[in-house]
Amino acid sequence: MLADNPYYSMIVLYLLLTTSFNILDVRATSFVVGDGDGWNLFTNFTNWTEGKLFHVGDILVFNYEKGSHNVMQVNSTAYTSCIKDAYISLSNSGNDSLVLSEPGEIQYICGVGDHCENGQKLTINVVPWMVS
Ligand SMILES: [Cu+2]
Repeated sequence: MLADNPYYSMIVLYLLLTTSFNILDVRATSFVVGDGDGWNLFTNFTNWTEGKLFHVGDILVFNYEKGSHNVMQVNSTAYTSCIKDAYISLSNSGNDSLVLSEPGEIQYICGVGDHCENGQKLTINVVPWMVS
């Protein structure tokens, strides 16, 4: 009966994928920022973070056209005010994998033009692995 369900294979695939992800999750998870849309001016990154849990050791992957954007890790003041000359780190390869190395609030902005002012910014809360 279940096998007659046209979605049966999709359900099985889903279970396989989620099970594998759960196993991988014990170590590190790679998050592609903005998923298929990437790091751009059009994605709502607040929505993108919803339902995601970021742990120390996880990786954020920023995909974008090299030269069109960049990724600046900044403090919360620079995040709020889009200050671009006081970054903690700058990545601009177009395919940047950034390891979340410590717990706490981490903020990223795009330092190109007025992209940050137009919403190309991301803030996440990174939690340690040992959560009591
Ligand atoms: Cu940008």
